[in-house]
Amino acid sequence: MASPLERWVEEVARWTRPERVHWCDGSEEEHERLTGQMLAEGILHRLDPERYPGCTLHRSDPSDVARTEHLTYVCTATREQAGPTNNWMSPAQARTRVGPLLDGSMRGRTLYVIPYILGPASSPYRRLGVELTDSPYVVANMRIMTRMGREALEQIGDTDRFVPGLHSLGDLSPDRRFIVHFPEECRIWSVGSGYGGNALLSKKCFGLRLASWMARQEGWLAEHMLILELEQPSGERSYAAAAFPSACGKTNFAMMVSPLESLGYRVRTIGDDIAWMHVGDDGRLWAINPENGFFGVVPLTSEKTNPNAMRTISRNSIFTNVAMTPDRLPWWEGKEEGPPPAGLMDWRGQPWDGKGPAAHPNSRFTAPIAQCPSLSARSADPDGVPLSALIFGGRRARVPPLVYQARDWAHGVYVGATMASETTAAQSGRTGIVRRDPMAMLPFCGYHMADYFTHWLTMGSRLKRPPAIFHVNWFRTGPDGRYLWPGFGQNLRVLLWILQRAEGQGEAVETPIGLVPRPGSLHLDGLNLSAAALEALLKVDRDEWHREAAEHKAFLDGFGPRLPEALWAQHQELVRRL
Ligand code: OXD
Ligand code: MN
Repeated sequence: MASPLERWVEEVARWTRPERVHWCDGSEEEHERLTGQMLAEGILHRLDPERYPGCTLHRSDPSDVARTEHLTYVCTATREQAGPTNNWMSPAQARTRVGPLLDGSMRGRTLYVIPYILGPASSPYRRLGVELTDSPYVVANMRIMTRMGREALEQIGDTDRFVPGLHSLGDLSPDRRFIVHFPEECRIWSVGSGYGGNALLSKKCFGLRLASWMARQEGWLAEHMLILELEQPSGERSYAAAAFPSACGKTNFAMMVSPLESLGYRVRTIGDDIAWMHVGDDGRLWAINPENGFFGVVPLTSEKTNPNAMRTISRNSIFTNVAMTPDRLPWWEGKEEGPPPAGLMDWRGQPWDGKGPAAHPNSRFTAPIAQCPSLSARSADPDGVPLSALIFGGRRARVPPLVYQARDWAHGVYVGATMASETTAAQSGRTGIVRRDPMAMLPFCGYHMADYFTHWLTMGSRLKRPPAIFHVNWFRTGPDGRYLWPGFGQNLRVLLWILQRAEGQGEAVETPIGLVPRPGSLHLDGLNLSAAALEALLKVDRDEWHREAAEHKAFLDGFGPRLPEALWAQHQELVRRL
């Protein structure tokens, strides 16, 4: 008797018509063989084996370099279930629109069966998935990003306890590109793109969109959050998770090098993109990182911004859409000081003409988590880590102070629900446009976002010792337009205050928006920050906040009557305090 997995693979093979089917075991030999094949076919290019051992470069189709939110759909039975922030098609429509694109789409190609585990292999919170793909590049990435291969296959066995995801490159045409999710069936189809977030179905599709749907039904949270550990001089360790929109420095924050290491303060990394969080028997919120690698933005990664990432990506990593020097070193804007090296090939593989960027602004590294020098010993703890703090943040030149603490859980949910970030030049032509991005989940919440807020509020009522909730903003600027806060490793000083507050210490001043550090309560020794700059960083301007609160209201109005009353109550309280 064929297992549910075997039956599904057969069914897909009859439909997509591959030349052969390969079941991935995740072994070293398989990896070597596939890499050799891709090098021979020009899908991958070898980088300098001395300086970047085991590293390769992939150049994607120039029309296929980023997640395509406008082609991403949540296919619930009714439009209402998907809510106003998702594109929607009915499951029947998806089958008639997207199904034919998969018909015979793997002709002449190999269908790879990728069984994988999200989360530590023995974690009670782990989930199983299988991706079927005709892209060997996807196989190589999934081997880094997930626990892929034999163990996953054994855990699936004869059961149907896995999330099936079907991916085909199709003809890579943006006109025939779709990423569709069927939450009710826990199923994903993706066709027409080979790019990370569209094609590595474990990440945004399963890890966030489907997982957030499952999490609501089962009483947990799947969030777009990094997870980190802070070690105090006493040796005590505490944990925090933080949500920032894409390209706001989550990876840098997760891998931060402490400027106070000589005093015994150390930061260690658990995850940089996704947190799955459960209520523990002790009434605390426990988090695991479902991933096993990093799929990070390359430009601006440097010895200065993120030395731990530089170490992590120096071996066994895949670089996608970076530039290359004549001696086969990967290169990108912001990698090092000084002028770009001569003779660069740009991300398209053409001699660089010096006009646009040499590396694509969304070029990426895929690197194994085990190579991260700052990795926490508990990064693969099956139970996860207990969170003391949750941090929300965005990129805002004005309004939100460097850091503030929400008054309680419900207020924290309001802070997360109304958070926003300014678009950057890398993301769109117009910069400085404020986009609301609740909990940094706008492109990733798999259901109606008002129901998601309700779920967050419900989770709070189940937590006997909820993490304290904070908002940070490293990007506030002074009248000269320059950042007031030095950033990068110095963010540790803010993290220290956060974790002190979470433990009931650290001094704060009440303001209408929440609790702000009392000047003097931030550990600023050795930092050259003027009193005026500190005052500007912590300022809560009532006029600005009145305007901000009005924008909150306009945004929340868009969710209609499903928005929980408790959030409106929080809004009214904010306005009253202002
Ligand atoms: C990512 C993203 O790739 O958020 O993590 O875009
Ligand atoms: Mn992300």
